[in-house]
Amino acid sequence: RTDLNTYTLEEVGKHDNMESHIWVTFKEGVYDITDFIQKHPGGSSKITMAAGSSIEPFWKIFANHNTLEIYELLESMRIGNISKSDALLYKADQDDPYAEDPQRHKALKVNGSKPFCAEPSPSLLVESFITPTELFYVRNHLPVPKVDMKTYTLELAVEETTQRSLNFEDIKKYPKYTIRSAVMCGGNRRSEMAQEKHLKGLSWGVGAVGNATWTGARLYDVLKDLKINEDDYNHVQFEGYDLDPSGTPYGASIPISKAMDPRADIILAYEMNGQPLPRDHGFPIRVIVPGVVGARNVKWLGKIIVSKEESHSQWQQGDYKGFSPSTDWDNVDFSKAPAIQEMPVISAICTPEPLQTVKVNDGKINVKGYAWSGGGRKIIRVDVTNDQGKTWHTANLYAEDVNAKEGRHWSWTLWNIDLPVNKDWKETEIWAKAVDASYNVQPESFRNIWNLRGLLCNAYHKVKVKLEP
Ligand code: MTE
Ligand code: MO
Repeated sequence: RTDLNTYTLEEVGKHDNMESHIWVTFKEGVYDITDFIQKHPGGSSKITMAAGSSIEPFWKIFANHNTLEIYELLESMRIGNISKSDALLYKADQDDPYAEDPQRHKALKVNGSKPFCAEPSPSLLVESFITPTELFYVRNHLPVPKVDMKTYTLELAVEETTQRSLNFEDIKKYPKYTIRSAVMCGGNRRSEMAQEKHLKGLSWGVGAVGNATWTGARLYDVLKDLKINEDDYNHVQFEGYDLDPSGTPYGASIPISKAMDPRADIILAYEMNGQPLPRDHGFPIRVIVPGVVGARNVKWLGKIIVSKEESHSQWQQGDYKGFSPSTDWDNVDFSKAPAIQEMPVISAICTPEPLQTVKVNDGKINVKGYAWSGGGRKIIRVDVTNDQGKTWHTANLYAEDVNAKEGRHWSWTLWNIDLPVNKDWKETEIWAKAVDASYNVQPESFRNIWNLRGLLCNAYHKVKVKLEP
């Protein structure tokens, strides 16, 4: 339809509450759904999660919406189209290095806007085994760089010497692999550790993790072409196109034994969930290092360096390391601790959410969450209790990567359980802990794993909820 108004995404974003009306987008259409909110069969709270943004990621999760009847209903609320030249109409503030950051989905809870850091709500997280791209957490340390696919190059170097320079097409010529892997930030669940004692870091909930499909060339195949002898080097470094004010790129490295292991499934990814990588997640290419802390999964990949040394970047040397609970900012020596690589076993309760009122059904409440371990270690069990561990109930692992080979369980595992509750309880505290294939378990509390940067926050997840008989 051409008789309609045109709106920029920025304008749409302003219509995210009842007073200014609730607008959503679907494909190129803009819809005013204000009057429909109360009539939504799935409840008003679910539909308002899309307010000011696209409804599409929700319809990927709640796929029962993909019917002609619902498309027609939506069409009846159409008020316009998204501006084709949205980017041009958008008034960029010349002084703000973040002015050209992409538009984000409003359902993401923003923990930091510049640089942009945001996560989905816990209950959205466990709605699907594969996290919709728009709802995947974002962790940027710098403004999102503008990379032009036509001029994009990936430099391959051994120490200081550039060996080759690949363009986007060169990378696409390598055999195409698709893997499913979770990516988790080293600071996931930090807000709970911060309750133990003050620490420095963004206040992440349980949502600094997502599970996606990643398609691209294998790092193994690209490195093989350099014909280097693995024994002569120790690390493979990655640099992003995002630069700090001094012109230094974001950087990180992984051990060469990992980088040159074909079974590590490390991908130079140009697709996420079957679509070109979006800008926030590293367009046009990022490295996915399955089972390894998010920080090493360098986005907007510009350079790969085979080296005797680890990356010299701040993020490798002076951050993303663990310390004793007694280490403080006066005595910390970052050079004394190794950089985090493979992550420890972790789990989280996602529904119900903390302090939510839960309906008791047949003496039971339904609890859902995720569990994951680094290094490709499979989740073999999730234990749940609501009597401080007197009775442990084994959760049902309802979604996992059944095709994953031994030691290559990169995806998360989703679990659920109907937990018995006592008739006269008004509230209950649920605890969850996971066990991985090496029988690694989670520590009970944050007390003894607290660290000044708030990393590796994998204590039992404890959630208090109110009960409605
Ligand atoms: N790569 C670059 N170039 N710049 C960054 O700021 N952040 C890292 C990593 N790769 C980062 C980066 C961190 S700390 C995490 S947790 C993941 O990207 C987040 O990936 P996502 O934003 O796609 O979820
Ligand atoms: Mo991170």
